[in-house]
Amino acid sequence: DEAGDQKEKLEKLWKLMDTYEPNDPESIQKSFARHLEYSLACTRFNFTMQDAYRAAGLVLRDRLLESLNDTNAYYRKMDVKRGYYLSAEYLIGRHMQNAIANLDLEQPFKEAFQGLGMQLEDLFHEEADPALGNGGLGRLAACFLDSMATLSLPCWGYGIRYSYGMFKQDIQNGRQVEMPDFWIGDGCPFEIPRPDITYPVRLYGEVVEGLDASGSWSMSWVGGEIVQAMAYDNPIPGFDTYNTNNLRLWRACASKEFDLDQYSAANFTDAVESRRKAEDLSAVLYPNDATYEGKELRLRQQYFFVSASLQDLLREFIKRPNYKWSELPEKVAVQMNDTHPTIAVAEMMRLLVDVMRVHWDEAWELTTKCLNYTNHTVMPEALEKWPVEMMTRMLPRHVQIIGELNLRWINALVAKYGDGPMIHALSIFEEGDVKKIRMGNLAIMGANKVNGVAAIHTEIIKKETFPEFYKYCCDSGKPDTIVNMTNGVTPRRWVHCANPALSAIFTKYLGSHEWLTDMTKLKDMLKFKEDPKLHAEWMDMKKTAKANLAGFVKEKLDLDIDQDALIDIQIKRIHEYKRQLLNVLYVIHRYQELKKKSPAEREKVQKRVVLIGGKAASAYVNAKIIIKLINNVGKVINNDPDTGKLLKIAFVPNYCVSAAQVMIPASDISEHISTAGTEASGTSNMKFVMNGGLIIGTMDGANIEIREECGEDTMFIFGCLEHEVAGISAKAKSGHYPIDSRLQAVFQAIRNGEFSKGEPEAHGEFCSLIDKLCNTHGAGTWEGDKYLVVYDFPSYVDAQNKVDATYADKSKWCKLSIQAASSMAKFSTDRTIQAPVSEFASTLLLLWPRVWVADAHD
Ligand code: T68
Repeated sequence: DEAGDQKEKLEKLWKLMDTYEPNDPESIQKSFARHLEYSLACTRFNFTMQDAYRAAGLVLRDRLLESLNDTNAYYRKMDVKRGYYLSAEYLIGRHMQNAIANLDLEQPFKEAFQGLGMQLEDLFHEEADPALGNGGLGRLAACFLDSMATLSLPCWGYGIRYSYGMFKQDIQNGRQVEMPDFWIGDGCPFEIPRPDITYPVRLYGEVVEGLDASGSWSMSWVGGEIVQAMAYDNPIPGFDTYNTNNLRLWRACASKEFDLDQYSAANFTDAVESRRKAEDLSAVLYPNDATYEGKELRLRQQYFFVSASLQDLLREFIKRPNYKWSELPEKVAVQMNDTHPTIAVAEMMRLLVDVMRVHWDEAWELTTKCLNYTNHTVMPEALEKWPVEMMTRMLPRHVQIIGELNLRWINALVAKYGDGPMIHALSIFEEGDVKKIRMGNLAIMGANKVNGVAAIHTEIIKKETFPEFYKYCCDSGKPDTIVNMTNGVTPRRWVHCANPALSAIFTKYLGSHEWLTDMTKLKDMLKFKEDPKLHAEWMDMKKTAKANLAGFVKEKLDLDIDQDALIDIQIKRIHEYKRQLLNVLYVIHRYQELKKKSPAEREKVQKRVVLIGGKAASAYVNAKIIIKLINNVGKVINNDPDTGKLLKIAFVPNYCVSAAQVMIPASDISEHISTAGTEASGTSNMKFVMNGGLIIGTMDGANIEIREECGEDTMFIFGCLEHEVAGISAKAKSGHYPIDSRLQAVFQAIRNGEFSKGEPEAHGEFCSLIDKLCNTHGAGTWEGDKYLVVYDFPSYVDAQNKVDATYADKSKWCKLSIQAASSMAKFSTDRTIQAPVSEFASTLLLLWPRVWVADAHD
């Protein structure tokens, strides 16, 4: 019979699949040659390094597919609870090196390519750096993916496959110029396009009420336009486990069901044009990292990926035999990364109520049990608010749903608190000339848990960002609705891949690489922190990293850096609150001090190289002026024969994940100097310390917790504290605090045009920056020293002096470096991810061996 016949054929296939791709060097070489010829249509005798990279990528992809498919089959078979991370951004960085490490193929790959006369590192450099994110928020999402796979947790990421990622930053005449990043270029060998996995996403149109086919009253959203979301899968291998998870990114495609009427001869080109426009939806990542522009396309992007993702995960849920809606919270947990995906609250309701026909009350219970929300910023301007008018046009059904949810929410609040400030603060709708929907409020109302990203930040959320919500939670006996989940980073990418020499030291001294999945093991390094043998190896490791950095800086900037100098790095988005300006003002001060000294005295000063890198949002005027200032200061200082050898400052263009992997290991000191209470967490601070760098920083974000873990002596702390900021600002408004005389000298040099010779425009810009700091920016527009650059300057200078003094004692510095790096267990994303995993515990998958494919797939 037919079924029996089919089974027999399948079994035959299964038997064929029984052989996994072998991983010895020779088999890798064979796969490589095959892909060169049969996948890329090159010949084995004529190919470029780019071809070689792509073929090697395909060799890896084969292996990733095996474990991805087996893992999926296994998850299905075990009927596990699944986690879904919804994020508009994933700053994944290059795949190849990380995939090789996580699949435990470093040795055979190295041998295979050496045998063919190639260095693996050269192949790594051929890979475009996928930059589908702005900064910390997107990179955190990527680190979480690595940890979820490594912990063998059944968790997927969902996002957008932007054709253009974060812009490439070019520096021309000292200024940032943005260039499009068409990273997808000739295609990414690691991704798997899935034309068979598409979902329709409707936009615009209208809602009609009436009886449905089954005779019940219902709302249907009709008309408008339909965009198809097509899946692109990116396998995410775990380290030391066979599990491979998936990052599913959606690309917008024109709908397949085209309107035949529109395709009449007269409209043909218009119709094609409108299809092309649909594809624009996933074209480009918005490059703002702290504010949002109220752009309609941005909201379309958000809804597009949220709708496709929820449709996809619900489809997976209802595939289960005899599914019951009441089981949804036992099988599904969704994490909303910031407010960007929070339309999910309304979309989940729409899918459950309108499409799946779940009763409203049950749908709301399920929604609020499944969804969770992470806040990443203390700045109110980052909490998105969309004009009601815009959203009503684009998502008419969602505005109805939000209206209904808000009504119930407000009724409950009025019953508790009466009509008053609580209601105004907590309503989803913001009144005003332009009525708006507050996505932050929608998120907290719809979420099971709300979390901040560092201890201080979570307290700020309770006190300042959502105080009324916190009061409501406390009054309802659920204060733990708002929880802290301190950020982390993955040690696989940020230590093992970025700094192989350090990874080797840890593995050698600890006797195994277990520390890579259990960073608490690093504590055992502490007993060697005075060991001269380790000191020698540790300093060698830094030397290697500095040599790499020097090569990188030479290539990018044609600048020679002295590898004996103290390397001082600040890399992050350029932002007034992050205070790159404070850094450069200090460098000018240091320069002035050097100039005052006699040549003999100068020789005694610690040599320093200050590197600053980061992108400015394209419309952020002050951030762009700061970049120009850094470059101009560099031009003067680096070329001054009196000081050039002793102090250098350079702006490193196009900071990105791959640049970070070169820069971070080389740093002696890194700058995390935001005004207290402004940086939610920071994550590069963690990467630097894991690599044996020390921090100069403020009591802000995760700095506080890093200091707690590593010891006060490992961190150079300065600046006012978060609880002091309001008082200081108030004082500044009525008369300002005195400006330190050293800083006045710096201002004077800037005003004298020392850093803007022959550049009147730049001169005006620099003066306007510092005028603002001195609160002379024009009456009535007080912004003044909003980020307390002037206020914190003296203590910053003190801290910098302490850095020099400490660095003078090489063995003390080395000891502190070892001590700090060995105390960073808390800042592995494995810990962040594991913290809430008790909820997953019943379904947590432990290491499982490779099995015959049919076992996983039955
Ligand atoms: C960062 N936020 C925080 N936002 O600034 C940082 N925002 O302190 C924290 O460590 C990190 O998140 C991880 O929690 C961002 O990176 C954005 O990139 C962003 C993007 C679009 C809109 C708003």
